[in-house]
Amino acid sequence: MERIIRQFQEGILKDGDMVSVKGAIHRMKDMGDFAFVNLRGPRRVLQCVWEKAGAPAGESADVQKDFGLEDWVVATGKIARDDRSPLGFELHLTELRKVGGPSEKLPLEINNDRKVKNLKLETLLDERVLTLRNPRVRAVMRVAEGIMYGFRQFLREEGFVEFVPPRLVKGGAEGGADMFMVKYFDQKAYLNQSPQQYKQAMVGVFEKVFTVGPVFRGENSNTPRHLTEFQGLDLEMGYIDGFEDLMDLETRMFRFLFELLNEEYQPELDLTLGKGERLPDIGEPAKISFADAKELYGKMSGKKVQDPVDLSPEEERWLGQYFLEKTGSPLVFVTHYPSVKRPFYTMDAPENPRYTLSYDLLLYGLEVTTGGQRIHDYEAQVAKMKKRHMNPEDFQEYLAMHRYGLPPHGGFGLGLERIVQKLLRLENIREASAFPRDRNRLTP
Ligand code: AMO
Repeated sequence: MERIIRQFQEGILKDGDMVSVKGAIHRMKDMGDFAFVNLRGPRRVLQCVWEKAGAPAGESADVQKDFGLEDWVVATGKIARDDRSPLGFELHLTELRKVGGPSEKLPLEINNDRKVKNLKLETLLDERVLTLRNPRVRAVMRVAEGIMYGFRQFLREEGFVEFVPPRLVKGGAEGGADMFMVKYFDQKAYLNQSPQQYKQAMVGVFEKVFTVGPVFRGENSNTPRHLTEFQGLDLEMGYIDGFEDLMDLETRMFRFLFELLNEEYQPELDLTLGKGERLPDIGEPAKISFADAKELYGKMSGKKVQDPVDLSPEEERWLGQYFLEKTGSPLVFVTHYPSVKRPFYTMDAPENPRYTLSYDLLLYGLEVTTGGQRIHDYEAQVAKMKKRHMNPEDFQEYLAMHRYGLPPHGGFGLGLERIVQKLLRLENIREASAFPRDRNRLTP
């Protein structure tokens, strides 16, 4: 169907041309002399018209008696130009051939956007096989696809090389807590909570690397922004002069992603954000240190600062809104996080080692990225481990890359579903995942 839509828009196909399209029957409506039979292709819904008087010999004039919703058909018909239609044409059918269809009555009206929107989250997710077929719901997944695609495209053009880390590991690099244990023959293994160790090791191979794939976290809490399995977009780059290089790269990356979505994902943005709505200009995102952000929040909101070493969701939201109004940018970099809150591999700020050369990026007031400069020197890494009462002997695997030498480097990791959640203004992160996993959900 997409090829035919494109060929019509490019003028290759014209009014009156006969074509065949494939799709599922998304909606049918009897109009008296004719019926609408709208077909859902992989990206759009095409309006087709079945004229009762013109029904082929041997076929019933009443298309609704012979066909039902979610029947998979091959439709043949004549292109009829119609400037009122969103696609610029409709199809006047001469033949409908069924190639598949449901074996039971559908539990939901998936062609009814309003009803689907009002479904309870549990039902929306329990019936995911069907609800994902709703054009609005599936548009969310296509935006997620666009972000993965854009991430890859942008980084390749920047000279980064994609690699694939293992998911099964013996231990974790983020501190090891919250990992899922799996039985691995006669020993224990874990599902990796971050490709951290592997992306750093790959800096020693390709200098600039990235990876896209599942990351597992034993999040016990049921929040609208946590999954137990999410898609990590991770990169690492060698020869940085400081973590500012990473913030610059990430700003350019978001600009590229927003432009790509605005240019190539218009049908999806129309469906999810509203007709004609586009993603905003990235502008110049604010950069504020963690300490200053805390102080600003305390002073401006009049509220008491709770946790002195971490930002609460409320504080993140407040900062996002404050800087959105001030700079017009949906992005805010919060830099120099307290060392106690950052993993052992994070480089401390030389002028004040209570803070780190790292940052979080907020998108519309939600943390979507953690990044920073890493310790690349072996002695320095061992010293930091000892300061944290970690036994370097237990981390010999991790330290191998430091023993063999690494350039100054840093990187960042993003959560795909959180980006989608914020860009499309979804209340719950689960709506941004095709088949989400959380504390209580392992199906479908
Ligand atoms: P961090 O643990 O902050 O950093 O994770 C990076 C980003 O991943 C997303 N994220 C999540 N998304 C959904 N559900 C979760 N449970 C969840 N946990 C995290 C967030 C977060 O910003 N190794 C570092 C990254 C680095 O420094 O390169 C790391 O994993 O968007």
